[in-house]
Amino acid sequence: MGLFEERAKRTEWFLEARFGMFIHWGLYAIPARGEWVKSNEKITAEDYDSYFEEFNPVRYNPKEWAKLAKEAGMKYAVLTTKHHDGFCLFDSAYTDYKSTNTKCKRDLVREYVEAFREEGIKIGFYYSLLDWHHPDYPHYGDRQHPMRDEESFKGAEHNWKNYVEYFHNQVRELLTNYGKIDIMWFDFSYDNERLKGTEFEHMSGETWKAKELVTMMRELQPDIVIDNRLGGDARKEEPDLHAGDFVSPECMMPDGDALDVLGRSIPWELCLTLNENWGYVRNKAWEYKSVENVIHMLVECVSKNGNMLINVGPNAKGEIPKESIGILREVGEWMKGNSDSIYGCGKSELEKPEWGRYTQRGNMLYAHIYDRRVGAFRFPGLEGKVKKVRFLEDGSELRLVRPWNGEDHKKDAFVELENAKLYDERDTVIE
Ligand code: FUL
Repeated sequence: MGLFEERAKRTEWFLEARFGMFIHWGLYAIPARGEWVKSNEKITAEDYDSYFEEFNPVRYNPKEWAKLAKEAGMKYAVLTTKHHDGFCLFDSAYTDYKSTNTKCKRDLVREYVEAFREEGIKIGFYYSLLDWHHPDYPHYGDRQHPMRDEESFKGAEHNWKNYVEYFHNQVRELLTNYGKIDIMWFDFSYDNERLKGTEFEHMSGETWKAKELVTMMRELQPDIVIDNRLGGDARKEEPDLHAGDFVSPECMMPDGDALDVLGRSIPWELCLTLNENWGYVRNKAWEYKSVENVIHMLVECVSKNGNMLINVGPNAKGEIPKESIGILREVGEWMKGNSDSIYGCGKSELEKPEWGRYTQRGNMLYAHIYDRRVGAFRFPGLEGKVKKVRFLEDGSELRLVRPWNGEDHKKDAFVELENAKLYDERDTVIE
């Protein structure tokens, strides 16, 4: 089996799943100004340490998080086991900078894994390649490099080899001590080609020793799905071993299906926030995306063969903000009636309609109607091919008609909505 086929096999469940929960959680929940706060505000190591001393998420109950994810219809989750600040939410043998050494003394990753697994949700680990805490991490690659000015690092020698060994060891721990792990979400690097000759050259896969790392990971967890932020070039005809199983556009909806140089579809996953922030921020209710917007984004991803990973940022006590809970529950209400149009679905052959989106699985076409106009909807080229038309949510029938101008569109099928009770967005299923 070639690398392409192997990847297709590994990612089968991932493409079927379509919808996941991203969780950004760490010490930065205390300042509540986002996970980049240490770097953005040039907080000294000493000052940032006060959050380590203080950290005690007494209301952390991952069973509730897992129930929420399930209720929302999410099939997998990805938790920050270590973000750029270097704080580990797991009991690593290679550092003292970990949750088991804070007041709470808990292995937060272990509890997360157990709770989500119990709900049948696949387990993902986010792991930051950047590390603003490790003495051998030279602080390259921060957006504006502000951490290079950090007092305690001035003039210090950085032994890059040590850092690489450190993080490889931690990845080994994560993939050894917590049972079957389904996704590894590294952050962040760029592909080798794009970095050549730029100031970010040191951040390519070669620097992280990505090949060795991936080889080790596949030995420990042969089926694990890995993102593309470890380096490598996912667009080569036969992608490098370490190029990753899926591409991960961030807060930016791709124009269409992601394709490799041979025009073959490669898995992609849009990650996005609910409130413009990854780590916890005390947002105002109006700063959140609307339920409708979240549903439309999900449908849009699926209509382009993509997944969506939407983020929650729990607070310092360990709670997911109530606004996020509210939105995800409502998304879950919609999923109850309509998830058949999401799971295992992808792009339709039909051109994008003016009034919404199509998703499709085999012969089943799902019409997501955003712009509802009373009358007949036209489905190009489907005349004589449609067996029946139903609302997905309640199974009620819709009739095929030939409207007065049907002669101009002989090859098209028309579906009448006039008599249907349409009071909000619903999906129509066409078999
Ligand atoms: C980025 C990170 O720098 C952000 O903090 C966040 O984790 C996002 C998902 O990826 O590259």
